[in-house]
Amino acid sequence: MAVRPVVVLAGGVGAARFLSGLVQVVPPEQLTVIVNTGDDRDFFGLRVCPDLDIITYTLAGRVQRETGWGLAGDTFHCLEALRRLRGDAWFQLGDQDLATHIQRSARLREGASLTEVTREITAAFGLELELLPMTEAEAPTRLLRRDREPSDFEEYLVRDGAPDDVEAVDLSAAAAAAPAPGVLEALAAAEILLICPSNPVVSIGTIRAVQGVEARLRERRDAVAVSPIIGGRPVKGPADRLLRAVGAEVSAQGVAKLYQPIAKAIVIDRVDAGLAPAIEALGLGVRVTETLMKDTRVCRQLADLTLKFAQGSE
Ligand code: FO1
Repeated sequence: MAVRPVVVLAGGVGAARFLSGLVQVVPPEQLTVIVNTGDDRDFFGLRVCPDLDIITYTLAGRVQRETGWGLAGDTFHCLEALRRLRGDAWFQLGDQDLATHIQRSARLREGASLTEVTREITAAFGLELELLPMTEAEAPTRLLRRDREPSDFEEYLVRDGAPDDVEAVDLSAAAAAAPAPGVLEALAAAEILLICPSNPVVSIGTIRAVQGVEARLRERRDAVAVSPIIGGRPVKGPADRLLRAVGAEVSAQGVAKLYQPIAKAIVIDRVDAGLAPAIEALGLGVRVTETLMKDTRVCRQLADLTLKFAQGSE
């Protein structure tokens, strides 16, 4: 397999937007993206891999822009019919999106690996970059919650609306999982290693938990990360609640502390410029720029600056 010099660790929507900028400045055939699969689970017997699909749909120009997940223009006839049959159809799976999950599940049942199926699906969507699931194993992130049963990530986020009741994040399934073929090799061979503006606890943290990944990242300690926290708040999703649950500060500095063992630098937003000296005191380089990826111009600019920073030319 050809070595791809730029390797990126990624979660869902924030990662997909960042990658949409990165593919404008790096030829996609030079990119490997290692993707969190801790959010994956079965719905109605179908294997759903939200972060892999969010990235695929976004880079194919097919994502539903308002939400950042699902396919643009999709309909929900199947889900409506399912709701008449059962009470647990709380995850919005569109009709065309379901085709992806049906195909993935069928191929897995035929004996294909998740890595192979992902390669087939990304090729069918016309993508040339390599998307690697972090592991072939099922490695669900579990959230331990105050006064209720533990839940998986989608139950917490979508079914329950992400309340502030998480007491601990259980990544033991990822910690017991072997990396997917190509993951450690990509981390060893990368010339440039980037960390997307994804949830540091349940997206990047889950990838780091997979066997051998953290050791490889610590050996290098040269990743350049983009903070998903701007002005003390996540742009999207429950990163604030989950950072608190692991005892981390909800700030770009808190994110920098989590990445200190594996990163040489972090890109933070202009509103957080005042945190730069404290982050530099942790031994990390800092670049300050616009990080709120509100349009394609910002996505490209952010990716370009992060890449140049990692190359040492910025
Ligand atoms: N997020 C929601 O907030 N509500 C949904 O009903 C929902 C459905 C969904 C279906 C397919 C898919 O690939 C993603 C979907 N997401 C939905 C997004 C997902 O819950 C999260 O954003 C990711 O797991 C975090 O990266």
